[in-house]
Amino acid sequence: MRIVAATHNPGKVPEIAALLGEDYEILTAGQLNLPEPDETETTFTGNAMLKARHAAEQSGEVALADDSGMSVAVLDGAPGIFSARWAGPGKDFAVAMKKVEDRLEEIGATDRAAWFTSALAVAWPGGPCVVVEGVVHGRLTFPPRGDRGFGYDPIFIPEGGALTFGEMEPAAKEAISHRTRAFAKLRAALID
Ligand code: ITT
Repeated sequence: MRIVAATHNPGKVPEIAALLGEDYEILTAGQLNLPEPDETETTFTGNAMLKARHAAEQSGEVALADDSGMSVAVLDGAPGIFSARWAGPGKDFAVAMKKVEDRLEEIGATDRAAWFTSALAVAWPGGPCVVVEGVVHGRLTFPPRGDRGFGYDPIFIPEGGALTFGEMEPAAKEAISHRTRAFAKLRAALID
């Protein structure tokens, strides 16, 4: 089956491909030159549906979108849906991770609890849209460690672990990630 991965983030593509498996031919929004829609919604699920519907209408194909981000407990869930925007126009996540560290220092916070959320939406052109959400809890560590993964992975240690997502093998991240948990729910919603 053919599906459009409605993302312009190259970090997400291998993770989405690993979750879908070999039965799917994946076309990315970038390969299809699909315009990137403005993320105008106020929730992960809202933005995931917006991106999936937009890609499905533009391409005429079934589209899968991920809207995700990292939330810090003592920052009232920030950066949350603004996770990509904290990296600025240069999409520099060293800057975004430093911004998180600076905010924690500014308020003198010692609590490092954080979580990742992934909302996955599948949209059919002119048809329905299904959306689900997965979460993984953990804690932050500074300075960043590891050069695997993408985004905020080097500062996030999942619950019960010692390594950051940035230090873990891709398969080890995949075993527990927010994206994997969302995908399991998506499977259940579509197949059960
Ligand atoms: P698309 O909308 O084109 O998919 P994007 O990067 O703008 O790309 P989001 O709006 O969903 O996507 O932003 C999510 C940001 O949250 C992303 O850029 C990462 O910095 C961060 N993020 C999400 N999942 C992550 C993960 O598994 N590991 C590390 N950072 C992650």
